[in-house]
Amino acid sequence: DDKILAASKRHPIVPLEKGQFYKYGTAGFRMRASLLEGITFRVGLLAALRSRKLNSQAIGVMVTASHNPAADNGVKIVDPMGEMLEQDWEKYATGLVNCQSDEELVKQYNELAHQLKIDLKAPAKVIYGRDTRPSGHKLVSALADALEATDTEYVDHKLLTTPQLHYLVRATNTEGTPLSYGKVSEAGYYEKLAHAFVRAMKNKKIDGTLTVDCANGIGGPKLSEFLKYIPKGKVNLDVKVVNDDVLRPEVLNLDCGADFVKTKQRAPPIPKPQPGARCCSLDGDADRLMYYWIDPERGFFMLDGDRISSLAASFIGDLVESAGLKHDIRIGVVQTAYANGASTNYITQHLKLPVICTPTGVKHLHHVAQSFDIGVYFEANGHGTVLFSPDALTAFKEKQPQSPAQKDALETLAALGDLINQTVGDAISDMLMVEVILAHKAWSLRDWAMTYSDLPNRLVRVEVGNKDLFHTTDAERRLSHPEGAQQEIDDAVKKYKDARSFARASGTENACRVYAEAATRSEANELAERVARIIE
Ligand code: 16G
Ligand code: ZN
Repeated sequence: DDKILAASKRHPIVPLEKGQFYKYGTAGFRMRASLLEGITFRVGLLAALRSRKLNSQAIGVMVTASHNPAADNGVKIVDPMGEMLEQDWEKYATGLVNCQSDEELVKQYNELAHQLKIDLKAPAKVIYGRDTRPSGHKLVSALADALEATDTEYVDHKLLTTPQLHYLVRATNTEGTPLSYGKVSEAGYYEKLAHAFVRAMKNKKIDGTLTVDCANGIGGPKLSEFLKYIPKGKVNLDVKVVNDDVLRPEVLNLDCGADFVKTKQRAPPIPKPQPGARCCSLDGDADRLMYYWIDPERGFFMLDGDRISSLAASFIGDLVESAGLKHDIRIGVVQTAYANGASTNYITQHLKLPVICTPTGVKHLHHVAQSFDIGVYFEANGHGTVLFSPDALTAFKEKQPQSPAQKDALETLAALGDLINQTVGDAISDMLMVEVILAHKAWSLRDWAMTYSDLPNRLVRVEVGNKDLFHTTDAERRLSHPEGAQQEIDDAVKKYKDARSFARASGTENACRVYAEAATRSEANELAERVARIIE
């Protein structure tokens, strides 16, 4: 206790104004980096407890603020199989971080151990990584201090993309078992991806150059490193890495990256967009992906998470059919309320696959995707992945093919199982998946875009007095509070054709968000503004 107390005094919590408190939200704790040192220390205490609770398995801690500006940072916990921290534990994180004094912190830490029947003498292990933000150094040393103070073994994996840390957590905990997820090293991650990519490509040709905007974040150097692992001559992936300056912290996510592209609905101004070029953007920690090109006639066209989701579902659905597994394997797609209505229609009516809608936040989508043999989940913002159940993976490897076509499909499915990150959305892995699918279909981005037309839509951020007054039901598609607000939204929606709108409190900012879609752009804009006025 003395050790924890002394260490805690070196990493004080910055008190908030009366009535305010820190909250472990959809992205863990995320805010101005100057507020995070004490928080990260306390997160370290909780990660150590979690490891001890779960038979000394390794727990991950990632220090990143994703697409936020350079001055922010964040910290979140990764569970043993590479998943997000179990929801029940979020409140313990919130509890520890909001302790008013070091003494209270130690008391609450011990109480938590007692309540959860955790043996504080059991071994514990935590592994961690960080993105390129300069503030990361200080935060991981506070984290290490907490791990020292609690006699926890730890490994500092230094600079990583968020999905690489998730990979490493799972690889660490499955090492040497039949469920082994790959070598426990950054190189192991690249080797696994490169090998699976070559297998999945099956000598198909990739057309032209892919320009990858890395948001001047950690994805830049990591993507460049990955490219060295692709065997020359086996696949012709030609990648041009741009916006990969990680030496000037202030340019991180500045006028570039997946979040910029999605919210501004345009290409990053630098480098100057080349009409016709196939482009994609990663976000600051490389877990989100957006594709786009500048059409010489129609201008900017974006292929977002909904498009990636429907592309993956269509390709994998066809493969499962070709492999003769249609009746054995259940494929499902998971979306949030932000998914464009046209994508939902395309998946249910054209692909004839079930779609389930969940609240925003990867943990919700991931969980539901696990209930299928193959669960495809993407948020419209470009975060997502495809999960394969152990049964599905076994079927790909063990089913005896009845024809060369079946054999081919089974091999491609098995390769996708290795290529696609099974722990969390991974922009580099998702990008390779998209390249594989486009190569197999011999599609340009324009062909991909032609599969359906998005409904015009508009997203607005609304400043409200107290966002906590807004409660939702039906996977965030309806407001249950404040009283009467939903009725007003319904009345507004009725005035437009093919319209839909919802409002929800942001989980990452002190504001509400309103989404609206309708038959025309001007109607979508008008509806969004009406709904914004209702909740203002
Ligand atoms: C977090 C979520 C992201 C979600 C976003 C919504 C994870 C890893 N990240 O960044 O999935 O789309 O929050 O933000 O779950 P909002 O609640 O502010 O709209
Ligand atoms: Zn991110």
